[in-house]
Amino acid sequence: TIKYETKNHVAWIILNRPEKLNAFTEKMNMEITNSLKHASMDNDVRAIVITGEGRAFSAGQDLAEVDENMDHGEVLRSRYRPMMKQLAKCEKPVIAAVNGVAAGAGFSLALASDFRLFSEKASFVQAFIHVGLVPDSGNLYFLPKLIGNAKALELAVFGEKLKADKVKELGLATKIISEENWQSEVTKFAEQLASMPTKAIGLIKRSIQASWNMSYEEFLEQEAYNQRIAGLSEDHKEGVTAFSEKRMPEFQGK
Ligand code: LHQ
Repeated sequence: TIKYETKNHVAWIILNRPEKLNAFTEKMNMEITNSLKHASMDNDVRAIVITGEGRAFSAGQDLAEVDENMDHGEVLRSRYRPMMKQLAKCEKPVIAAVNGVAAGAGFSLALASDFRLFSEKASFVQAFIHVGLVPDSGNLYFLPKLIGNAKALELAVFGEKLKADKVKELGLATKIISEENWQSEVTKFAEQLASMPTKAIGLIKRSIQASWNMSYEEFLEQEAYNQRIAGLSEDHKEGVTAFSEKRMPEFQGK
């Protein structure tokens, strides 16, 4: 239900149920979790792209799988939570390349990613309310931090389809990309990230996450700890050497 490819230090996780708008099944949740784990552990991978095959990014939970005997809480605990935790643990930059509609938990997956590249023909939909549910998979953890409580509440309650112009206005996308340049721009963005100091990027992610539940004092200590690690990296050495030699650095992600 997914395709996994690596090229030029980028791992591509491609959601692959295009006929169902890449709606999540149990198998797919598991495969995404496993591929995120695999990409996180593969030393050759320095950036991860999550994208969709066909016209959608993902329509969220496959509603054909939902029945009245289903305990939605258990579904979240056993299937979605491992996926979201694997994503949160990842120390490499994760790019959601939102090629088409991202609805429900598909939207959540994009929100939990570090960067959102957004096709001009894509859209975000807080679909949950339309089926009498609440946003899940970390959705309302990330959304208020990105756009503020009031806007997050508005989207969750009304669930209107957000097209590229609105997504841009809300600041929900790193970049809006035209259809004709889609593949080349996504690849360029991912490969650029994959050539950067990977360890420092991981520490930046950790630092921002940590800032959410730490006092300033604790944060400054965490920052010193992180900077010590970055300071010991080969990429730091290379950065300083390249600066003094007046050339572009060649980072190895080490
Ligand atoms: C679908 C789906 C879909 C199955 C389109 N499933 N077939 C977690 C834990 C436990 C339980 C519940 O949920 C969760 C998390 C969640 O994600 S809940 C939210 C689930 N997602 C939704 O409610 C979204 C439902 N889909 C839509 O609102 C629309 O389809 C969107 C806005 C995604 C796309 O609209 P359109 O571009 O107009 O496409 P369409 O509606 O015509 O859909 C195309 C086909 O895909 C269609 O099938 P058909 O056989 O008629 O061609 C849809 O039935 C199917 N499809 N989403 N989630």
